[in-house]
Amino acid sequence: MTSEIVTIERHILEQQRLFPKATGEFTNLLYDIALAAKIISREVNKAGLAEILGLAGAVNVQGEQVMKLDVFANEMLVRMNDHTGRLCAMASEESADIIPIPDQFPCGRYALIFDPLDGSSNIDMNVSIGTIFSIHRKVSRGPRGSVADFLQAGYKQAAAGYVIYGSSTMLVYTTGQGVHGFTLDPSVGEFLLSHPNIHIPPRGKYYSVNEGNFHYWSEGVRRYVDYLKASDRATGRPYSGRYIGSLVADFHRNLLAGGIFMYPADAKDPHQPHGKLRLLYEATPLAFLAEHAGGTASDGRQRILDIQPTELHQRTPLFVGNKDLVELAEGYLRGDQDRHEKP
Ligand code: AFP
Repeated sequence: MTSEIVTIERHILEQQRLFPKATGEFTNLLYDIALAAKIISREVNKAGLAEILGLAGAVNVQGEQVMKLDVFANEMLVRMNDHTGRLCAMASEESADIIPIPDQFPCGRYALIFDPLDGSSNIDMNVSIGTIFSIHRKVSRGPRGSVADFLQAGYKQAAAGYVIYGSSTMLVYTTGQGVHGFTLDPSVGEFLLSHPNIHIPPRGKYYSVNEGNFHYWSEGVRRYVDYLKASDRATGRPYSGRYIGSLVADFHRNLLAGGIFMYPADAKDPHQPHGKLRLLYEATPLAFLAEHAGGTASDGRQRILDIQPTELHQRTPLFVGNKDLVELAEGYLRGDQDRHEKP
Protein backbone atom coordinates (compact mmCIF):
# COMPACT_ATOMS: atom_id res chain seq x y z
CA MET A 1 0.00 0.00 0.00
CA THR A 2 1.56 3.24 -1.09
CA SER A 3 -1.10 5.93 -1.26
CA GLU A 4 -1.92 8.00 1.81
CA ILE A 5 -5.39 7.81 3.31
CA VAL A 6 -6.62 11.35 3.79
CA THR A 7 -9.86 11.82 5.69
CA ILE A 8 -11.90 14.94 5.11
CA GLU A 9 -11.07 16.09 8.63
CA ARG A 10 -7.35 15.87 7.97
CA HIS A 11 -7.73 17.58 4.61
CA ILE A 12 -9.74 20.48 6.03
CA LEU A 13 -7.21 20.88 8.87
CA GLU A 14 -4.30 20.87 6.42
CA GLN A 15 -6.04 23.58 4.40
CA GLN A 16 -6.50 25.59 7.59
CA ARG A 17 -2.75 25.48 8.25
CA LEU A 18 -2.23 27.41 5.01
CA PHE A 19 -3.80 30.35 6.86
CA PRO A 20 -1.82 30.97 10.06
CA LYS A 21 -4.42 33.44 11.35
CA ALA A 22 -7.33 31.00 10.95
CA THR A 23 -9.28 30.41 14.15
CA GLY A 24 -10.64 27.01 13.20
CA GLU A 25 -14.22 28.31 13.09
CA PHE A 26 -14.46 27.86 9.34
CA THR A 27 -12.77 24.46 9.50
CA ASN A 28 -15.33 23.25 12.01
CA LEU A 29 -18.18 24.62 9.91
CA LEU A 30 -17.06 22.50 6.95
CA TYR A 31 -16.80 19.53 9.24
CA ASP A 32 -20.37 20.13 10.52
CA ILE A 33 -21.61 20.12 6.91
CA ALA A 34 -19.77 16.87 6.22
CA LEU A 35 -21.37 15.31 9.28
CA ALA A 36 -24.86 16.41 8.21
CA ALA A 37 -24.10 14.95 4.75
CA LYS A 38 -23.29 11.56 6.25
CA ILE A 39 -26.59 11.46 8.10
CA ILE A 40 -28.55 12.60 5.02
CA SER A 41 -26.71 9.96 2.97
CA ARG A 42 -27.76 7.26 5.43
CA GLU A 43 -31.42 8.26 5.05
CA VAL A 44 -31.20 8.62 1.25
CA ASN A 45 -29.85 5.08 1.03
CA LYS A 46 -32.98 3.85 2.75
CA ALA A 47 -35.28 5.71 0.33
CA GLY A 48 -36.35 2.60 -1.58
CA LEU A 49 -37.43 1.05 1.70
CA ALA A 50 -39.80 3.89 2.52
CA GLU A 51 -42.87 1.89 1.56
CA ILE A 52 -41.80 -1.07 3.64
CA LEU A 53 -40.74 1.00 6.62
CA GLY A 54 -43.57 3.51 6.32
CA LEU A 55 -44.28 5.95 3.47
CA ALA A 56 -42.88 9.44 3.77
CA GLY A 57 -45.62 11.68 5.08
CA ALA A 58 -47.45 8.67 6.57
CA VAL A 59 -47.15 7.02 9.97
CA ASN A 60 -44.54 4.27 10.32
CA VAL A 61 -44.75 1.02 12.27
CA GLN A 62 -43.59 2.74 15.45
CA GLY A 63 -46.49 5.17 15.13
CA GLU A 64 -44.11 8.00 14.20
CA GLN A 65 -44.61 10.44 11.35
CA VAL A 66 -42.08 9.64 8.57
CA MET A 67 -40.52 12.79 7.21
CA LYS A 68 -40.09 13.42 3.50
CA LEU A 69 -36.41 13.21 2.62
CA ASP A 70 -36.06 16.82 1.53
CA VAL A 71 -37.67 17.97 4.78
CA PHE A 72 -35.37 15.65 6.72
CA ALA A 73 -32.27 16.94 4.91
CA ASN A 74 -33.30 20.52 5.58
CA GLU A 75 -33.87 19.89 9.28
CA MET A 76 -30.60 18.04 9.60
CA LEU A 77 -28.59 20.91 8.15
CA VAL A 78 -30.39 23.43 10.34
CA ARG A 79 -30.02 21.36 13.53
CA MET A 80 -26.34 20.66 12.91
CA ASN A 81 -25.56 24.33 12.42
CA ASP A 82 -27.90 26.48 14.50
CA HIS A 83 -26.12 26.22 17.85
CA THR A 84 -22.42 26.09 17.00
CA GLY A 85 -21.66 29.81 17.18
CA ARG A 86 -20.11 29.65 13.72
CA LEU A 87 -23.05 31.04 11.74
CA CYS A 88 -24.89 34.35 11.80
CA ALA A 89 -27.88 32.89 9.89
CA MET A 90 -28.80 30.32 7.26
CA ALA A 91 -30.74 30.42 4.01
CA SER A 92 -32.36 27.30 2.61
CA GLU A 93 -34.00 26.68 -0.74
CA GLU A 94 -36.85 25.25 1.34
CA SER A 95 -37.49 28.44 3.35
CA ALA A 96 -38.92 31.69 2.05
CA ASP A 97 -36.85 33.83 4.46
CA ILE A 98 -33.49 33.49 6.15
CA ILE A 99 -33.28 31.12 9.10
CA PRO A 100 -32.07 33.07 12.12
CA ILE A 101 -29.81 31.58 14.79
CA PRO A 102 -31.96 31.15 17.91
CA ASP A 103 -31.36 33.88 20.50
CA GLN A 104 -29.92 31.50 23.09
CA PHE A 105 -26.99 30.64 20.80
CA PRO A 106 -24.06 32.89 19.89
CA CYS A 107 -23.85 34.51 16.47
CA GLY A 108 -20.88 33.58 14.28
CA ARG A 109 -18.96 35.09 11.38
CA TYR A 110 -20.38 33.05 8.50
CA ALA A 111 -23.62 32.78 6.52
CA LEU A 112 -24.58 29.33 5.21
CA ILE A 113 -26.73 28.87 2.10
CA PHE A 114 -27.98 25.44 1.07
CA ASP A 115 -30.27 23.48 -1.18
CA PRO A 116 -30.78 20.51 1.14
CA LEU A 117 -31.87 17.92 -1.43
CA ASP A 118 -31.72 19.06 -5.02
CA GLY A 119 -33.38 16.89 -7.65
CA SER A 120 -35.72 15.45 -5.05
CA SER A 121 -38.40 14.68 -7.65
CA ASN A 122 -35.97 11.92 -8.77
CA ILE A 123 -35.89 10.12 -5.41
CA ASP A 124 -38.68 7.69 -6.22
CA MET A 125 -36.85 6.60 -9.40
CA ASN A 126 -33.58 5.87 -7.56
CA VAL A 127 -31.76 8.59 -9.49
CA SER A 128 -28.78 10.45 -7.97
CA ILE A 129 -29.64 13.57 -5.98
CA GLY A 130 -27.54 16.07 -4.07
CA THR A 131 -27.05 18.75 -1.44
CA ILE A 132 -25.50 22.05 -2.54
CA PHE A 133 -23.92 24.57 -0.14
CA SER A 134 -22.26 27.95 -0.21
CA ILE A 135 -20.60 29.96 2.58
CA HIS A 136 -20.25 33.73 2.78
CA ARG A 137 -18.60 35.88 5.43
CA LYS A 138 -20.94 38.00 7.56
CA VAL A 139 -20.93 41.56 6.25
CA SER A 140 -23.90 43.08 8.08
CA ARG A 141 -23.15 45.28 11.07
CA GLY A 142 -25.91 44.15 13.45
CA PRO A 143 -25.47 41.66 16.30
CA ARG A 144 -27.21 38.89 14.28
CA GLY A 145 -27.18 37.97 10.58
CA SER A 146 -29.43 39.63 8.02
CA VAL A 147 -30.47 39.18 4.39
CA ALA A 148 -27.52 41.38 3.38
CA ASP A 149 -25.15 38.55 4.40
CA PHE A 150 -26.71 36.40 1.69
CA LEU A 151 -27.17 38.93 -1.07
CA GLN A 152 -23.47 38.99 -1.93
CA ALA A 153 -21.96 38.40 -5.35
CA GLY A 154 -20.75 34.83 -5.84
CA TYR A 155 -17.08 35.73 -6.28
CA LYS A 156 -17.06 36.65 -2.57
CA GLN A 157 -17.89 33.10 -1.42
CA ALA A 158 -15.58 31.68 1.22
CA ALA A 159 -16.40 28.14 0.16
CA ALA A 160 -18.84 26.13 -1.91
CA GLY A 161 -19.53 22.49 -2.49
CA TYR A 162 -21.99 19.70 -2.98
CA VAL A 163 -22.70 16.20 -1.87
CA ILE A 164 -23.86 13.70 -4.45
CA TYR A 165 -25.85 10.70 -3.29
CA GLY A 166 -25.12 8.36 -6.19
CA SER A 167 -23.66 4.89 -6.63
CA SER A 168 -21.47 6.14 -3.80
CA THR A 169 -21.79 9.31 -1.76
CA MET A 170 -19.24 11.99 -2.57
CA LEU A 171 -18.54 15.42 -1.12
CA VAL A 172 -16.82 17.92 -3.42
CA TYR A 173 -15.77 21.34 -2.12
CA THR A 174 -13.50 24.29 -2.63
CA THR A 175 -12.34 27.12 -0.42
CA GLY A 176 -10.57 28.64 -3.40
CA GLN A 177 -7.55 26.33 -2.94
CA GLY A 178 -8.44 23.73 -5.54
CA VAL A 179 -11.51 21.56 -5.89
CA HIS A 180 -11.34 18.33 -3.93
CA GLY A 181 -13.61 15.28 -3.91
CA PHE A 182 -14.12 12.77 -1.09
CA THR A 183 -15.91 9.44 -1.27
CA LEU A 184 -17.82 8.18 1.74
CA ASP A 185 -16.68 4.82 3.02
CA PRO A 186 -19.94 3.72 4.62
CA SER A 187 -18.29 0.93 6.57
CA VAL A 188 -16.30 3.38 8.69
CA GLY A 189 -18.45 6.46 8.13
CA GLU A 190 -15.58 8.59 6.81
CA PHE A 191 -15.19 10.74 3.72
CA LEU A 192 -11.83 9.81 2.17
CA LEU A 193 -9.98 11.92 -0.37
CA SER A 194 -10.53 10.22 -3.72
CA HIS A 195 -10.38 13.11 -6.23
CA PRO A 196 -7.71 15.67 -5.22
CA ASN A 197 -7.35 18.85 -7.32
CA ILE A 198 -10.14 18.27 -9.81
CA HIS A 199 -9.66 20.01 -13.16
CA ILE A 200 -12.26 19.95 -15.91
CA PRO A 201 -10.64 18.09 -18.84
CA PRO A 202 -9.68 20.61 -21.53
CA ARG A 203 -11.76 18.95 -24.22
CA GLY A 204 -15.43 18.73 -23.24
CA LYS A 205 -17.30 15.54 -24.02
CA TYR A 206 -20.92 16.17 -23.12
CA TYR A 207 -23.71 18.69 -23.47
CA SER A 208 -26.50 18.51 -20.93
CA VAL A 209 -29.80 20.30 -21.36
CA ASN A 210 -33.50 19.50 -21.19
CA GLU A 211 -34.21 19.38 -24.93
CA GLY A 212 -37.91 19.04 -24.23
CA ASN A 213 -37.79 22.81 -23.90
CA PHE A 214 -36.29 23.29 -27.38
CA HIS A 215 -39.28 25.15 -28.79
CA TYR A 216 -39.39 27.51 -25.82
CA TRP A 217 -35.76 28.61 -26.21
CA SER A 218 -34.47 31.69 -27.96
CA GLU A 219 -33.17 31.36 -31.50
CA GLY A 220 -29.57 31.67 -30.20
CA VAL A 221 -29.88 28.75 -27.78
CA ARG A 222 -31.53 26.58 -30.43
CA ARG A 223 -28.76 27.30 -32.91
CA TYR A 224 -26.10 26.61 -30.29
CA VAL A 225 -27.60 23.20 -29.45
CA ASP A 226 -27.83 22.41 -33.17
CA TYR A 227 -24.13 23.33 -33.46
CA LEU A 228 -23.23 20.93 -30.63
CA LYS A 229 -25.10 18.12 -32.37
CA ALA A 230 -23.77 18.77 -35.86
CA SER A 231 -21.17 16.37 -37.17
CA ASP A 232 -17.72 17.89 -37.74
CA ARG A 233 -14.61 15.82 -37.31
CA ALA A 234 -12.26 18.81 -37.07
CA THR A 235 -13.98 20.14 -33.94
CA GLY A 236 -14.80 16.73 -32.52
CA ARG A 237 -18.55 17.08 -32.97
CA PRO A 238 -21.14 15.94 -32.31
CA TYR A 239 -20.94 16.20 -28.52
CA SER A 240 -22.74 13.43 -26.68
CA GLY A 241 -25.97 14.40 -24.99
CA ARG A 242 -26.37 13.46 -21.30
CA TYR A 243 -29.14 14.80 -19.09
CA ILE A 244 -30.27 13.37 -15.79
CA GLY A 245 -32.47 16.25 -14.60
CA SER A 246 -30.68 16.29 -11.27
CA LEU A 247 -28.34 19.26 -11.23
CA VAL A 248 -25.66 17.91 -8.91
CA ALA A 249 -25.40 14.67 -10.88
CA ASP A 250 -25.32 16.46 -14.24
CA PHE A 251 -22.74 18.94 -12.97
CA HIS A 252 -20.58 16.27 -11.33
CA ARG A 253 -20.39 14.17 -14.50
CA ASN A 254 -19.39 17.16 -16.62
CA LEU A 255 -16.86 18.33 -14.01
CA LEU A 256 -15.07 14.99 -14.28
CA ALA A 257 -15.58 14.30 -18.00
CA GLY A 258 -15.80 17.83 -19.44
CA GLY A 259 -18.66 19.50 -21.26
CA ILE A 260 -21.40 22.05 -20.71
CA PHE A 261 -24.55 21.99 -18.60
CA MET A 262 -27.23 24.52 -19.49
CA TYR A 263 -30.58 25.58 -18.17
CA PRO A 264 -31.36 28.53 -20.44
CA ALA A 265 -34.15 31.03 -20.02
CA ASP A 266 -37.26 29.82 -21.84
CA ALA A 267 -40.69 31.06 -22.76
CA LYS A 268 -42.48 28.19 -21.04
CA ASP A 269 -43.52 30.06 -17.95
CA PRO A 270 -43.96 33.83 -18.24
CA HIS A 271 -43.47 34.04 -14.45
CA GLN A 272 -40.00 32.55 -14.81
CA PRO A 273 -38.41 34.50 -17.65
CA HIS A 274 -34.98 33.78 -16.14
CA GLY A 275 -35.08 30.00 -16.33
CA LYS A 276 -35.65 27.57 -13.50
CA LEU A 277 -32.51 27.42 -11.40
CA ARG A 278 -31.90 29.53 -8.31
CA LEU A 279 -28.95 31.87 -8.32
CA LEU A 280 -27.93 31.53 -4.67
CA TYR A 281 -28.79 27.91 -3.98
CA GLU A 282 -27.72 26.30 -7.26
CA ALA A 283 -25.92 28.50 -9.78
CA THR A 284 -23.50 30.47 -7.60
CA PRO A 285 -21.96 27.56 -5.66
CA LEU A 286 -21.56 25.44 -8.81
CA ALA A 287 -20.06 28.42 -10.66
CA PHE A 288 -17.50 28.86 -7.86
CA LEU A 289 -16.54 25.18 -8.11
CA ALA A 290 -16.41 25.30 -11.92
CA GLU A 291 -14.10 28.32 -11.93
CA HIS A 292 -11.74 26.78 -9.40
CA ALA A 293 -11.64 23.64 -11.55
CA GLY A 294 -10.61 25.66 -14.62
CA GLY A 295 -14.07 26.13 -16.13
CA THR A 296 -16.54 28.98 -16.05
CA ALA A 297 -20.24 29.81 -15.63
CA SER A 298 -22.43 32.42 -17.26
CA ASP A 299 -26.08 33.44 -17.40
CA GLY A 300 -25.56 33.83 -21.16
CA ARG A 301 -24.47 37.44 -20.88
CA GLN A 302 -22.34 37.77 -17.79
CA ARG A 303 -20.27 35.73 -15.36
CA ILE A 304 -22.54 34.13 -12.75
CA LEU A 305 -20.10 35.06 -9.98
CA ASP A 306 -20.40 38.78 -10.85
CA ILE A 307 -24.19 38.92 -10.52
CA GLN A 308 -25.29 41.05 -7.58
CA PRO A 309 -28.27 39.17 -6.12
CA THR A 310 -31.33 41.20 -5.23
CA GLU A 311 -33.56 38.45 -3.84
CA LEU A 312 -32.93 35.24 -1.91
CA HIS A 313 -34.85 33.06 -4.36
CA GLN A 314 -33.87 34.84 -7.57
CA ARG A 315 -33.64 32.62 -10.65
CA THR A 316 -31.05 32.69 -13.41
CA PRO A 317 -30.25 31.02 -16.70
CA LEU A 318 -27.12 28.90 -16.29
CA PHE A 319 -24.40 27.80 -18.70
CA VAL A 320 -21.57 26.05 -16.84
CA GLY A 321 -18.62 23.90 -17.83
CA ASN A 322 -15.63 24.17 -20.14
CA LYS A 323 -14.67 27.77 -20.88
CA ASP A 324 -14.68 27.45 -24.67
CA LEU A 325 -18.16 25.91 -24.66
CA VAL A 326 -19.62 28.51 -22.29
CA GLU A 327 -18.06 31.37 -24.26
CA LEU A 328 -19.42 29.92 -27.48
CA ALA A 329 -22.89 29.73 -25.90
CA GLU A 330 -22.59 33.43 -25.02
CA GLY A 331 -21.56 34.11 -28.63
CA TYR A 332 -24.65 32.32 -29.97
CA LEU A 333 -26.87 34.27 -27.59
CA ARG A 334 -25.36 37.55 -28.78
CA GLY A 335 -25.35 36.42 -32.40
CA ASP A 336 -21.57 36.76 -32.89
CA GLN A 337 -20.69 33.10 -32.49
CA ASP A 338 -18.35 33.14 -35.49
CA ARG A 339 -15.74 34.91 -33.37
CA HIS A 340 -15.71 31.95 -30.95
CA GLU A 341 -16.14 28.93 -33.21
CA LYS A 342 -13.02 26.90 -33.68
CA PRO A 343 -11.76 26.94 -37.27
P1 AFP B 1 -36.43 19.05 -8.42
O1 AFP B 1 -35.69 19.30 -7.12
O2 AFP B 1 -37.85 19.52 -8.40
O3 AFP B 1 -36.31 17.62 -8.85
O4 AFP B 1 -35.72 19.97 -9.53
C1 AFP B 1 -34.41 19.68 -9.89
C2 AFP B 1 -33.80 20.86 -10.56
O5 AFP B 1 -33.91 22.01 -9.78
C3 AFP B 1 -32.32 20.59 -10.89
O6 AFP B 1 -31.72 19.68 -10.03
C4 AFP B 1 -32.36 20.09 -12.30
O7 AFP B 1 -31.19 20.41 -13.02
C5 AFP B 1 -33.55 20.78 -12.90
O8 AFP B 1 -34.42 21.07 -11.81
C6 AFP B 1 -34.28 19.90 -13.87
O9 AFP B 1 -35.35 20.60 -14.41
P2 AFP B 1 -36.20 20.03 -15.64
O10 AFP B 1 -36.98 18.87 -15.10
O11 AFP B 1 -37.07 21.18 -16.05
O12 AFP B 1 -35.25 19.64 -16.72
